[in-house]
Amino acid sequence: MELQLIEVLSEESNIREVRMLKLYHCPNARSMRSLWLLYELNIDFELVEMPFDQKYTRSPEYLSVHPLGRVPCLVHNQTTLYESGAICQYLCEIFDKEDKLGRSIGHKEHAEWLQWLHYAETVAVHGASLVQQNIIIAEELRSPVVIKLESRRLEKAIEVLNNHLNGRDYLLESGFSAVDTAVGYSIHMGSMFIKISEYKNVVSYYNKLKNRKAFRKSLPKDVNDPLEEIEV
Ligand SMILES: N[C@@H](CCC(=O)N[C@@H](CS)C(=O)NCC(=O)O)C(=O)O
Repeated sequence: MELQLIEVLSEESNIREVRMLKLYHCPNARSMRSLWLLYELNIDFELVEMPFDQKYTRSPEYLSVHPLGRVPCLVHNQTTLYESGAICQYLCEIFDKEDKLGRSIGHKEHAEWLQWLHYAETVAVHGASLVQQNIIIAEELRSPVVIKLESRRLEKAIEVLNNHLNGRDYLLESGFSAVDTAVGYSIHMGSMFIKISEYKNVVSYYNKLKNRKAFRKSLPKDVNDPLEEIEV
């Protein structure tokens, strides 16, 4: 089957060196983190959007870019990255010299920034397992035990966020940063499988994130009222 990728170019900008920047993305997948961050950075890039379907993600064309055929994948000149955490750190290091979204070495929040960047995956792995169990695997092969276990582990990971966010607007004391896009996506994904309304600090945090222009731009175009406020 011939690969048909939808190529969408973002708005023009005056920054010349970012012209070789390309993101491979599937709607609502982990690549939403990278897409959201690119919009927050407001830099020019090329978006290659594929349906979340192995016809595209396992095509020889895409496997020659990402050997596992997953998303995200970022190509910047001669550099290819296919871990959303690495992409986040790299984009901040290269395109955010003033540490508006990153917290580089030497910044007092650097260690905390790294901690939340990687904590995003601690949350997301349970969401990914629940995607497999609830959506991808054939119904007769799904496991109620795995679903219960993964839902509980996801809830515990969200509970840690809920405690941390007590009295805070964002993960870091200094305000919104790139790690909010990493963790924010994990909450976005996790909220499809657990009752997020029980975690009031997480809900008010998520509602704030959902109102960001860059978050809205990174959402799939066909979702049902994704910006509806969650009541606490
Ligand atoms: N740890 C990786 C995980 C990447 C990943 O597994 N992405 C999923 C989408 S959320 C994927 O592409 N799955 C397709 C597949 O496994 O075929 C990251 O954070 O980038």
